[in-house]
Amino acid sequence: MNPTFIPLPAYEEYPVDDMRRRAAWFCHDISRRRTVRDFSPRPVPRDVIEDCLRAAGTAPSGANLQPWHFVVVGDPEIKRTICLGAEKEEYEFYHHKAPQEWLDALAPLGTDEHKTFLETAPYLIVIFAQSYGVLPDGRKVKHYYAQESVGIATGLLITAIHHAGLVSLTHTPSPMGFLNDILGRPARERPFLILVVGYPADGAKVPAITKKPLEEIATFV
Ligand code: IYR
Repeated sequence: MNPTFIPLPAYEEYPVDDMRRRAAWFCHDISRRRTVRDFSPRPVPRDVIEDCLRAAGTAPSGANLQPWHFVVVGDPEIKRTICLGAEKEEYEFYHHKAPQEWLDALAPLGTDEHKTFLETAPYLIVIFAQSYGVLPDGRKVKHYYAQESVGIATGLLITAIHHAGLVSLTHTPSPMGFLNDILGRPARERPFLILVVGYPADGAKVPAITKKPLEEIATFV
């Protein structure tokens, strides 16, 4: 198939001063983002979640195959089922499976096997990575870099949710196969993570942790 090219649509170059202001403002704004575990049950407008998902869907992906699927769970019964499934796996993790080194690494976060936020928060977005796609005629299409692509889309989703004034939590019960059963997703889709979304609870607390400074995370050569 011959590629079709169009002029780059909607690109905007900013004068360098504006560019600096925008970069600094965005850095400041995204620095306010915190992973939150205390959620309010306050409902969130569905159309806001839809726009955040549209933003996530703009992510670059291997061969533009967009190997993701987002299941938005607002139904209290399904949230409860997910909560029970996750807490079962997490109990095993915290009490039997996790090596001491891993538990030590998690200690500053104060996490444990109780995951009530999975019931409290108005929305759980369960993100699936598709290892291959299926064409209308049933043929399989291999997806390249599915994990990387879904990771990028998830980053955009987290950013969009923050930008909308909501908070999120990346939750990865392990193993996550129970999510396919609960949500009726095919085996070619692997749960990537659960993004818990909502408003923070009144008086929500977060761990006193910090991010590495630029000098530690980047090198210019
Ligand atoms: N999935 C567990 C454990 C956990 C693991 C990591 I790495 C974290 O950054 C946080 C938690 C849980 O959700 O509690």
